[in-house]
Amino acid sequence: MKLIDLRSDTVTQPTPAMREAMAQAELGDDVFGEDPTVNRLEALAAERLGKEAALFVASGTMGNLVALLTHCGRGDEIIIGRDQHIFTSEAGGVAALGGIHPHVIPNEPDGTLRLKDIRAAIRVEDVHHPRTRLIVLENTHLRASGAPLAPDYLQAVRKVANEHGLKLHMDGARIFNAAIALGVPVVDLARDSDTVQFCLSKGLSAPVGSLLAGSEQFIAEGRRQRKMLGGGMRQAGVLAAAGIVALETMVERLAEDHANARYLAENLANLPRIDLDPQRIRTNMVFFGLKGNGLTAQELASRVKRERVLIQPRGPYHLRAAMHYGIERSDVDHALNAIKKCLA
Ligand code: TLP
Repeated sequence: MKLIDLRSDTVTQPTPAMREAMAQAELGDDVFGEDPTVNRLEALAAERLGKEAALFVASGTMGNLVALLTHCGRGDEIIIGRDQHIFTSEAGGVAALGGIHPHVIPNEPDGTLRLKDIRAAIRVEDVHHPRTRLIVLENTHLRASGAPLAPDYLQAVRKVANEHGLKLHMDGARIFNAAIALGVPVVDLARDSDTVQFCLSKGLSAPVGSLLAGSEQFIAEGRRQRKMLGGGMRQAGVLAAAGIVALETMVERLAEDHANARYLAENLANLPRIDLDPQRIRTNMVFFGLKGNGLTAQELASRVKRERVLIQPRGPYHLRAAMHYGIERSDVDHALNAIKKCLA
């Protein structure tokens, strides 16, 4: 019987079309800039995001790190939300490798940073202070149940950045989910950020890789930073080939994942021991809490595993179920029944 793995959308397997494209990919040495497939993916990604250039990197973490190392020098400060992946889940790389100082402010329940909190965090020139360089947003915002950040909010943050001569980076790991959920072109979500990182290896189902997009000049410098981090990949076209298929064929189908997430959330919310507001579920992530009988997230995850369903504990009483390619409505029904049974 099929294992229904809802721990993350990172577990997706490449599609048959991706495997075929990988097998056929034309290759060269990408450190020399000679891999035609990587070059094609980078051009396609830049075009989709409305940026001048893009850089293929090994992971979302590497894309964010290259961006921040390129934007900031040692001792510079970034303004970032305390629930953003770069701050919580990238092994402190910006501090360890970049000497970058995170100025952490709260994320609102919808994943945004309040403009007044951003303004208050910006340093005035003073010999005692680090220098504020960059504001960092995350779209969709994972820990806010995958909430999409809308273009009017992004414009408002850009305005604050402009008033203070700051740059803006978006961790857009799931920016295509945001665009589909909001019904806007992805360029409308990328426009106000100087740089955007997005992942191929999440809902878009490619096996490996992310893109960092920005100006020509920024990406040329980012290429040096990527090399320094050991991320110069040679015949990387075998991976990029899957990324091209991802961008060309896997974006529109994200709507199915969003519909499945809403369906799961609405049904889970009817269960007495589940703490969940289905209105908050707008993309592919279903975060929910347990209440009532002391059952822990770990215990529930272990019990549903026996029913061949994997969900991810995210704290003592909180879990995540992520929808993605390969998960059909019938799988969601199976997962729902398994959770119901294990809560009883
Ligand atoms: N997120 C992973 C885990 O690390 C939590 C997941 O399972 O959701 N930005 C955001 C918003 C992310 O959610 C992730 C990965 C990354 C960056 C990093 O991407 P990778 O895993 O490719 O380094």
